[in-house]
Amino acid sequence: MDVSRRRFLASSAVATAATGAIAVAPVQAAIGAQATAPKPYGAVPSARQWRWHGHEAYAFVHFAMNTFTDKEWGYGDEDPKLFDPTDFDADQIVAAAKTGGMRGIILTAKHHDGFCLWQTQTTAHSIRNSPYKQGKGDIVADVAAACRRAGMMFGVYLSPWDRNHAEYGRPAYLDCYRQQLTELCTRYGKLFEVWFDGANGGDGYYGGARETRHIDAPKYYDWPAIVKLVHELQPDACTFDPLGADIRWVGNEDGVAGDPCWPTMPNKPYDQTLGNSGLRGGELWWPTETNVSIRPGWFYHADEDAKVKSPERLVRLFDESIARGTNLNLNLPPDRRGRIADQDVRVLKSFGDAMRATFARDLAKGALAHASATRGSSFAPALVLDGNRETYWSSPDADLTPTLTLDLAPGTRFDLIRIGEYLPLGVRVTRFAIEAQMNGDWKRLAEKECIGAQRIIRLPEPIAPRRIRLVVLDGTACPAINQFSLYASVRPAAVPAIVSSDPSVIDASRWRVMAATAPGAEAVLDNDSATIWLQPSPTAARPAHITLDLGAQLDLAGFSLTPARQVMQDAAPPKGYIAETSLDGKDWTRRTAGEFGNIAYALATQRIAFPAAVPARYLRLTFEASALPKTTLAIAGIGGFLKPRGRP
Ligand code: FUL
Repeated sequence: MDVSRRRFLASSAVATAATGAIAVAPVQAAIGAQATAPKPYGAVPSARQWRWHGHEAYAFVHFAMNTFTDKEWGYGDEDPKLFDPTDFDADQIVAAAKTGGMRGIILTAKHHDGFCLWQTQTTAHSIRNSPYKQGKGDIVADVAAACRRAGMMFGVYLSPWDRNHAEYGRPAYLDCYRQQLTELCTRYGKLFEVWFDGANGGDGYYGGARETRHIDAPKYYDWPAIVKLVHELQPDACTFDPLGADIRWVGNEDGVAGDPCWPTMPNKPYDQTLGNSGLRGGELWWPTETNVSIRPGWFYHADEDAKVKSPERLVRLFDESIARGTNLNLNLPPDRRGRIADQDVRVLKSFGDAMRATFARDLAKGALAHASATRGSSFAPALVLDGNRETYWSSPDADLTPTLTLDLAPGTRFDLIRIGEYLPLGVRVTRFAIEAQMNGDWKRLAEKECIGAQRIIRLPEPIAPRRIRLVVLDGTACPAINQFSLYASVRPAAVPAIVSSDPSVIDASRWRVMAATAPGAEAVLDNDSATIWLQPSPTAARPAHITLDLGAQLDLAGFSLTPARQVMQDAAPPKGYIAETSLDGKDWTRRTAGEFGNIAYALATQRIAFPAAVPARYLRLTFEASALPKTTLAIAGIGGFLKPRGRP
């Protein structure tokens, strides 16, 4: 469209808006406005996906055998008797999630170790053989019921990888898996999401075979058939995340969606890098869920009480997931009581209160909306202000780059701008700018690609302009914009960090590095897994070691080691360890030695118990190899504990 025509349209529209609704029809007729809805462009969401786009935030709840063994990935040989929450309270878990602004819960009905939290008929490796409620408990039923009571949605995670099942890798296991899925989809009311985890480390117990089983996942599981089964039994449940499922993975576990993050993808198996940003114009509607834990691990570990993300950190997560149009699946792991720990609840309340206060009032309400072009009264600019995501402003088909302006009430101050695209018509806008008029001049505040379900732009500080506008800079079809809202952000109240609710967890930030084979070893004691101690990969002839002064003599029962969580090209965590203790820093006694289980892939904290607690003032750890053939050894954290942790 040429500039002069745009100018003409802009001034007509302003005049229309200023003189009221009656003038709309003649002006639109004059510009050839269309009364019919725009035709969809490219891939569009199914009704189920469109509903899902409205969910925004929900909670993952990782609670299973690992909660009781202090592991992240159980091997599958755990005794069901270990599962025994002392004070399980589904309503407390649901209330904590709700306080944090979550609208639903996805519970780990079965994690990779195969232990089932419901009264399944498919395996004895379940809650039926645990002491909890004399084997009569059903955690899935309890959480589902608590969700209904609280008006929250409910969904399940069912790990396809099952390290306990004797038939895993063979056809018989698939029958079992489908039966498990059927039980979950038919017994617990309406599900909003069913989560299939892609992880498969190969090795496991497998009914006692204790071997490594490799599968060709897409061929073995036959995902289209599994997705179909879910949709037959639970038509509203979105499935996560293989090719053919309703939603895709964001490509990392740090809570960061791409900017932009398109909801479309090519019709090809999932690719992690592409998954983060999506593909503009991709033929599949396969939108992103951003999953991340409030703690470093997916399961509760008392030695991670100090590492619960702060409310400010959750605000950043919001900005990097929800504000980029993805849904946030925030993991809240219950502790061994079967409750969300106090520190997590404090953080969730602070974050949730701040978000509720921020979004309580849309400051654009009452503004005058007008546009450089409008399609007809059913697609009027004011529809972006009505809080209804089904109504939208649109321009005539030929106008791909119109502008929508809000004249604001004087003194309207805000620092958050939220816009959204009416996705049932597909992704239409490619690039846009937000501009504000202050003292007569228009200033560009942001220029971005992709609006999608929503885009929330946070300004560095509040502004109070006379007008604000959305300028579509590039698009493949006339836009369909269903919201333009403004908010003044409220910061969350600070929540001081704690050491641990468990007195047997040692505060390692008081330890000191006495000696180390490479500089920078202090990084392992700073309680921050983003800072990493790096050095050349060790060998038996040239081992790496670190000697730590525990500050006082303690009864040391073991140590923990946290690998770097970032995937690094040239670095890997240590393969194994030799742990020695000393009372004087001169005479050393070897306490334990071994290999870290699956450290290279799980990238989770490893907790190694000594055969018995020993009096110690100094701890020396020696590493003779990296877990992968890489040039660099990387360690993010080292800690210790006074009572045996890990598997009893
Ligand atoms: C991963 C799993 O291996 C983790 O244990 C966790 O369940 C996470 C959400 O997905 O793939």
